[in-house]
Amino acid sequence: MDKLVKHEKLNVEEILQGLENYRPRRKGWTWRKPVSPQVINGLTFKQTSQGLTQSIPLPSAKYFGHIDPQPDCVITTEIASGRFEDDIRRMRMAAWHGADHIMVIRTAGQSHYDGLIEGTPEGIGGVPITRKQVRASRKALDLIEDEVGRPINFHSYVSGVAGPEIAVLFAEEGVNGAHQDPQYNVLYRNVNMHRSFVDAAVAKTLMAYAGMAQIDGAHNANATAREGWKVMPELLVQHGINSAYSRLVGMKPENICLSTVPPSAAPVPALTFDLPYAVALRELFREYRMRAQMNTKYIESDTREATVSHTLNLLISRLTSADIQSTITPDEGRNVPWHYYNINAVSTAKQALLAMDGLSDMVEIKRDGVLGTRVRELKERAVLFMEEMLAVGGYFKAVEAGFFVDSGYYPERNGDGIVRKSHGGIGVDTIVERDADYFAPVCHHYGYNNIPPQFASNVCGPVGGCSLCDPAKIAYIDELDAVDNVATRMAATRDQRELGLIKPEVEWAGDGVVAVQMFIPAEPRTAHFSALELAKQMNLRDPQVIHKQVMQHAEGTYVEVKGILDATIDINTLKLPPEEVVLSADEVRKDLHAQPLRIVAATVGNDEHSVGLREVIDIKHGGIEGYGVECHYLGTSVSLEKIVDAAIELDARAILISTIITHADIHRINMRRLHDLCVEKGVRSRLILIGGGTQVTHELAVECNLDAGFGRGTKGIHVASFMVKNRRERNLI
Ligand code: Z98
Repeated sequence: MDKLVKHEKLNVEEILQGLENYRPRRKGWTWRKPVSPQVINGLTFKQTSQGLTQSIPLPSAKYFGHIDPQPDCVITTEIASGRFEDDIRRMRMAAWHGADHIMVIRTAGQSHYDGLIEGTPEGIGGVPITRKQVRASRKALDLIEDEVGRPINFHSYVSGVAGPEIAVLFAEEGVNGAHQDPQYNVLYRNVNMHRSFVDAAVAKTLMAYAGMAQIDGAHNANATAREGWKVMPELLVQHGINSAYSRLVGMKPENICLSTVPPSAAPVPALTFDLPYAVALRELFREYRMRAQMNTKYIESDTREATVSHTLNLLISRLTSADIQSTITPDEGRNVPWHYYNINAVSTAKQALLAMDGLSDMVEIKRDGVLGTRVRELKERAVLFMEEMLAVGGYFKAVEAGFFVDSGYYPERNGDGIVRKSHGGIGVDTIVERDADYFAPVCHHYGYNNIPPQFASNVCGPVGGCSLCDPAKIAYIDELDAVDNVATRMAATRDQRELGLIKPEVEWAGDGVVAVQMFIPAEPRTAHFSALELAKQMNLRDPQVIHKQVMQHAEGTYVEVKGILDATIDINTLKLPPEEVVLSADEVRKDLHAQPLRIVAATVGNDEHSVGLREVIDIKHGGIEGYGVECHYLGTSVSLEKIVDAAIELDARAILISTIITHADIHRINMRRLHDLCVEKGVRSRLILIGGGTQVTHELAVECNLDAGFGRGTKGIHVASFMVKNRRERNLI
């Protein structure tokens, strides 16, 4: 497979073939290419980038010529279902929606592993980093980026005591970005602080060589502290420490991305915290890039609430020019990010960023007044924090004293900060001073290296090239787990791929998981257990309530349940009704403008139900009037004779009748009678006859000799499109 084809599934088996010889085709991070201004379909955009060759636009794009402008900043999605073979498929879906930064986060907590792993153990969710997983993902992304026409950045995490090994792996495999922040290891993974900073120097050197973008870990303080918004001064300090350290190691400023997070969320007046914070951060760290992380601290299981938080976070991003826009899936709080929630989050970012395109030309951040005061105050608090840190003896002493992740608003302290000991933690006392004759024949190695003079310009010469210079040196070890590996997992779903069987899915091929939404008219506990019981009655296996929201304590509760549906569809026997191809609104309008169309319409017999028909006609809700059809509505309970006579008198080309009442088959009788009358009067061949109503289907209407029938859910465009096509086919003028 050297090319993906839009209507063909990505062949994961083929991706997995020949992995041992696959080499990344480039290294380093790629930014989008801004085009400003950019005119797309007559609309001018100020903050967009080069478009994609193939993509899926926002739903409302159909009203604007199906355009799919791409915002100027990189858009991230985090994917890690625990099975990389399924993640790859999700990466393709995300790329089609506009993601060009794919992060593989491990819910398993990779930092707890103290070495590189071979094989693909699933752990407790999340994908541990292995060469096979990284290589397969990069290989698939190479195909996907060709398909959508834009480079895609692959990203993961360089942390834990295996950080340097992971950095080597990433540099070898063309991983384009990584989280790397020694403070993360110290604070959240209890790695010894000396070890963490030494490791970071090594890891950052390799990342700098590979041109990888680095994202820091400051935002974790917001997510971890008991009162997250109070750590704003500390966040600035943490950014300062990691970026200064990265510069010292040799990283280019343009590859240093600060992981900025709007620290609060409604119901507090969030923007009064978040905007000054964002402005202070950007002013203090002008030379670096901003990776706008979403606030995840307050996200629970309500996807609606999460999406609103994200959208407000996006406003901050737009006002303060984020370079990378992170998107946390709206189901983050359930910790079960599913395919479609990844896509929804990417679309939320694209939608909001496009809507706010050019906003800064019209709206200005009021730098003076309350905002200015707050910005200054935040900077002062951060500087004082840093000064106090130096006064107590530096970063390590400050960590020992619990300075960090304290939920007091500095200089206030609550005494709940994370305390780590300088001589404690994982990997304590593992730093060994290098001997005077220490020599490592590898490139991009940090620190003292006693390189023999003859190898000064070719450090890895003595071993005939290191793995960075000569990828053939890389030892590719396939999976060692005989039971849980990609081959056994793929074998379990082979029938689906080869025999055309379909099972519903949310994260893994064939997982069978479906979600059901229910409103249960009961208080939450009763609703919870009723919903589970109902799910069982729907034959859902292992049902679990994934979201619950009280509407009113006594009146009822909204519940979302997931469960496994043990059912399979065989597409070879599935009967698909013929597809009615609806013309585009533009084409219909053009046609009707070139050749006007007059119709008569009425509800017939004793039928007084006119609303459906009126909606199909009326311009307000997208009825046929809006496309240029000249409509003569004759009213309700009109006799068929009258309606046919009116059509003849007005020289109309179509008659639309509506019948809701079906008692004694009156709807069928009326439809047949309409046809017969037209035949009797010799006008059938020049009239399009259409029946509508809640119980009418196209098949039924055709059976009754009409040209078309329209039932529930019909919109004006369906009827207008049919009439245009039908008169073309019949050459009616
Ligand atoms: C994000 N979704 O930032 P484990 N190193 C740093 C980190 O920030 C993180 C890890 C490592 C969030 C994820 N960040 C939070 C600097 C995690 C991850 O051990 O695999 O959990 O390390 O996009």
